[in-house]
Amino acid sequence: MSAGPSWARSQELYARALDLLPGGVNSPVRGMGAIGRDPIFIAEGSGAELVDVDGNRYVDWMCSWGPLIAGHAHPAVVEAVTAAAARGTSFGAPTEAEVDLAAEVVDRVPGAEMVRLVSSGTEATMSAIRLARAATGREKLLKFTGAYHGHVDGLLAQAGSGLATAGVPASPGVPAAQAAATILVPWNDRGAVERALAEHDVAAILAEPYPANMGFVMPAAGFLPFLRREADRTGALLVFDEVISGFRVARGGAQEREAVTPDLTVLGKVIGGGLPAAAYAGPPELMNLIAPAGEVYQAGTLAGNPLATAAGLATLELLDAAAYERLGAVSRTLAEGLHLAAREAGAPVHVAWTTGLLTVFFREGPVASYEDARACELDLHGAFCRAMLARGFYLPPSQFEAWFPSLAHTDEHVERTVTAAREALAEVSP
Ligand code: KE4
Repeated sequence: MSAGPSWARSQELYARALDLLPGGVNSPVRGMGAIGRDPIFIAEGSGAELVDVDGNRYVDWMCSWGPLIAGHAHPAVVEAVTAAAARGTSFGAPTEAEVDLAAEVVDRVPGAEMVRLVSSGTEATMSAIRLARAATGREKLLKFTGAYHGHVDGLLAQAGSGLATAGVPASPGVPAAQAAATILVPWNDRGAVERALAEHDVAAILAEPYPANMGFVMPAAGFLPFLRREADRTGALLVFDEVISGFRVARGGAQEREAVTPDLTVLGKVIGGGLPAAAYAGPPELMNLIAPAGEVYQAGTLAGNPLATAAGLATLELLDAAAYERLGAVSRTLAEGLHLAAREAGAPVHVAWTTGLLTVFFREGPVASYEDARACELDLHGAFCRAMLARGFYLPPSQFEAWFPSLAHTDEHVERTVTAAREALAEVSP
């Protein structure tokens, strides 16, 4: 192994950033603390590759945490954004592109009949929850441990000590009362859901239908239809947070693949093609409760921003049937290659994957919940990520995230990644 890359310029920038930005970054996971190293500052991206400020090149499997399903700086996206920018960057007034993007979402997502565009997944989830509370007259929420829906106060809750556990704040600054209104149960645990719903009347059952913030963990067979039935039985709304899975695991997201239609859908990432855009969507009887059609207030200066809607429309236009075939094939080849590499290295690894999502869990499988995922060997995961960075492969710097294959990843990218993984696993495995 050569001396490895130099990260001198990243180090300089990091030292400067630490005086100006909390932790030197604008979102915690980028700080790379979870893999035991300092962050790498990026200069540019092209297709499936990144170049950092020291000139080191990487095959990028993080892809901005999901938005870049077409890869970095896709010509069609760059052209659309450039053309939109030349006409003005923001008007604070309705534009045709917002109507076109809403129509595209409705055409793809089974549960979307009307859409409200916002600027981040957090904002979309926060708004969907407010709508669910207004529609049901209830305040409590049921969510799953390990699922992440953005930094909404009430959702920064962790399991308390109780059985159907009322949440306790997972962060300083979160009001205890808001956390207590969030009931947490383990993913894929039907009994826990039933017990929680017997004890609490909730406004919404909130789930990532394909969780990717505990690492990627598929719903157990029948679990999503079970949540649909439980919502109907108890008068709660079923809210699917498809910020990650939307437009990625299938044209119409997980709800299309699983044929389970939620009452409200939260979308983000791909919908903005790398620019700030997100949305929440549902039937008219719910969405027309939102101001100015209804009384539930929600607003945003840059909602439906012309550059973000241009990037989103250009990205969605690339996502046809052939694209999902390709994405599925790349994901499968990558997963099978990593699984084999781990077996050859004798590494305790479980690879979970589906079209467009993959996680390498550093423990033997199966991994069916966050509680399972927490048993991973985090030091080994960190050492693996550091060894892969040294070889030019940028993996999501946390065990509890997913790899994001894109249409820009070629078979050659996959082959190189698997070869490097075989070496890195051999290097770091005890
Ligand atoms: P944003 O507010 O970050 O746009 O979206 C929040 C959100 C909502 N729902 C799901 C399922 C999400 O995964 C996210 C954000 N995802 C994380 C990574 N898993 C973003 C990366 C970061 O926080 O820097």
